[in-house]
Amino acid sequence: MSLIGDLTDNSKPTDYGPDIMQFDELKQLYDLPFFDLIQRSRKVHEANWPENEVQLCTLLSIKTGGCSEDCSYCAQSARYTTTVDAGRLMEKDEVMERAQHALDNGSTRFCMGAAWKGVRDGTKRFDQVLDIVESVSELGMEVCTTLGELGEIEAQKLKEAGVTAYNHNIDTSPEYYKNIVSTHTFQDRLNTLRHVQDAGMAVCSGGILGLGETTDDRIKMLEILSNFNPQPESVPINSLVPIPGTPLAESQGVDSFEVVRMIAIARIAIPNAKVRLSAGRKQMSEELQTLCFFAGANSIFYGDKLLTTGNPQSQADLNLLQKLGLEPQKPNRGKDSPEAEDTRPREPALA
Ligand code: SAM
Ligand code: DTB
Ligand code: SF4
Repeated sequence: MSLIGDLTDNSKPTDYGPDIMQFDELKQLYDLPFFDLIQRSRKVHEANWPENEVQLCTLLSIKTGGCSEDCSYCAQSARYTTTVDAGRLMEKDEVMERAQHALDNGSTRFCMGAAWKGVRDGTKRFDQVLDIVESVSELGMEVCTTLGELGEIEAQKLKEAGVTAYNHNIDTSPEYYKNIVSTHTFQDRLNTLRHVQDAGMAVCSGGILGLGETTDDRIKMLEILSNFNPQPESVPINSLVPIPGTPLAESQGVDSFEVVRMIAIARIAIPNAKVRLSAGRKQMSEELQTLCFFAGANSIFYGDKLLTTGNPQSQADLNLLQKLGLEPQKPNRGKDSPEAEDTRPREPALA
């Protein structure tokens, strides 16, 4: 019997631990009547995350715009004319001020993003980033970075400097990825994630809804994440924020119930992960966000800005959590760096 129970039997699942889910099983779940699906995901959620907590993460763009890559959703690609100009790497003092402010406001995770194809050991900018990371990690928050591609050495150095988690999204299915980006491949993304795990950092990896992909593409993306060994420590689910000037500027928004279904199957497919309701939250009603929390989301970006686009006001988020009786998550729950299982391959198999 599957760990999430017999799909034809709507009564009780038997076990709620990590399960490796394949496409067909995820699709059957996705296609269940809405209430049956969220009932199942809620049970998995309660078994793994009984605390009624939501993790608050603060995001800071430490190097904005001018990116060589052509990700067709991104405001920061130098290939498109958007309102975002290329900036320089932020000075350490300014980053520290922002990190301290995030800590004082109740964030337990600080995520620094840079609009780069990747970083290379021995370069001045990588040394600067390592220096910033060392100082931020002394504040005691979880430290996440998202700097693009990493090799083995770069991953090891970031880990030594104090990075606890590395964000690198697979974004969509392997098949659809090439419609969205041409300057790097899906396999390049997987290679970086392998280096991150080999260096002992937790993987934060998820994707975007609303790129023109099919439901099957979304489910395949989750299948790949579920098959990571170990599974990701956190899974951001972004809804596309259409950026004028990019090829996806005119994309239609994603149906609210499809967002909730994705959150629900992410919770079931990767039960120990923090499922982060990420970009697009500013456009969501409180009621929709609440449904997402019920279905299994337990982390948000907290602060008025994401990287280049807006996010709900911090006070509005705190008010919503209070109305729902949810608490900001305490740091270091001991679930941060899942261990690999020896009995299965380290790499997710690509079809
Ligand atoms: N350059 C690094 C990289 O590509 O991994 C880090 C920054 S990149 C902006 C991080 C993630 O943000 C992307 O993988 C994508 O999932 C998400 N993202 C970027 N632009 C977005 C948009 N307009 N709407 C929703 N999500 C977006
Ligand atoms: C993630 O999955 N979402 C965040 C974080 N990881 C780096 C970024 C969202 C960016 C939204 C568009 C913008 O602000 O430019
Ligand atoms: Fe944007 Fe990252 Fe792609 Fe650069 S690599 S265009 S910053 S998503």
